[in-house]
Amino acid sequence: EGIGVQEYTAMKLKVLEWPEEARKKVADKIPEGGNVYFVPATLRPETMYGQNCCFVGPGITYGIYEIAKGKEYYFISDRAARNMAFQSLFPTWGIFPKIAQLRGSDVIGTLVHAPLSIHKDGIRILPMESVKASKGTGVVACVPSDSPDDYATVLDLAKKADYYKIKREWAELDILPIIETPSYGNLTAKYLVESMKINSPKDAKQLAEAKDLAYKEGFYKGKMIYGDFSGKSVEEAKPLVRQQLLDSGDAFAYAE
Ligand code: A2H
Repeated sequence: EGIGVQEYTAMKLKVLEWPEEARKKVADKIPEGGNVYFVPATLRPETMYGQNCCFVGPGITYGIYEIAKGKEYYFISDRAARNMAFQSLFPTWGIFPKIAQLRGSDVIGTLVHAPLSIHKDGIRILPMESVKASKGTGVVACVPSDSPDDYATVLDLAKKADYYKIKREWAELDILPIIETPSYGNLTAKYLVESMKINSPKDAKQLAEAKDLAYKEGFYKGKMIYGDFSGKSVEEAKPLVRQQLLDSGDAFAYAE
C-alpha cells in the first residue's frame, strides 16, 4: 500500500433475490420497497462491463447500513461504514446506522443487478478467500477478463462448486473482452494466469506479479474494445466511465 489517498469507485449492485438464510436475517429489517445494494470498491471502473460475479470474504463480518430511511441500504464491511460516515456519505455525519449483521458466508448465492455488466439478468455473490476486511468495502467486483485474482478465483469456484456449495454455472458466465493490449491480447488475466502457470487463487506471490503486469499493460497500453468509449485508450476512458457511473447514480466516490 502506497502513501496518499486511494480514490475508489463504489458501485451499487442492487439485490434482486436473497438466498433463504440471508432472507430470514434481513426480512423483518428492510421495509417493503427498500433496496439493498452490495457495494464493491474498484480502481478499474472502465472494466465494469465485464462483471460476472461479485465477491465477499466468507469469514468476514458485514453490516447492512441505512443510507436513506426505508429506501436505500448498503451491504459493506463495518470498517467501510465507519469511513463513509466521516465522508458524509450517510444522512448524519459521523453516524452509521447498522440495521443487520451478516457474515459473507450467509450471502453466497445472492442475485444482484450490476450496473454496466453485460449479464443483464444479474450476477451472483460468491466467496473469495483473499478478500481483505481491511481494504475498500470488503466487497469486490469480479472481472475475470482483466484481473488475474478474479480469473483464478472463478476457475477454482467452478472446479470445486460442490465444496463451495454454489452452482457451477454461477462461476461460469461468459468472460467479456473489454480491453485490447499489445502483449496479452484481449483477455489479459487469462493470458497471464495461463502463461505464468498459476493453478490456484492461493498462488499469492505469482498472482501479485500478474496483477502488477496486468495493471501496467492495461493502463498504459490498453485500448477499449467495448462500451461507449470503445476505441479510446484506457487512460482516457477510465475517468469517462467513472463520471458516467457517478452521473447515473450507479456509483459514488469513496476514498481511503
Ligand atoms: B479491482 P488496492 Cl479488472 N480485498 O477492481 C481484496 N481486493 C480488493 C478489496 C479487498 N477488500 N477491495 C478491492 N479489491 C480489489 C477490478 C480490477 C481491480 C481489475 C483489475 C485489477 C484490480 C475488478 N476486480 O485491482 O490494493 C479491487 O479489484 C488491482 C489493483 O486498493 C480493486 O480494483 O490498490 C483493487 O483490489 C484495489 O486494490
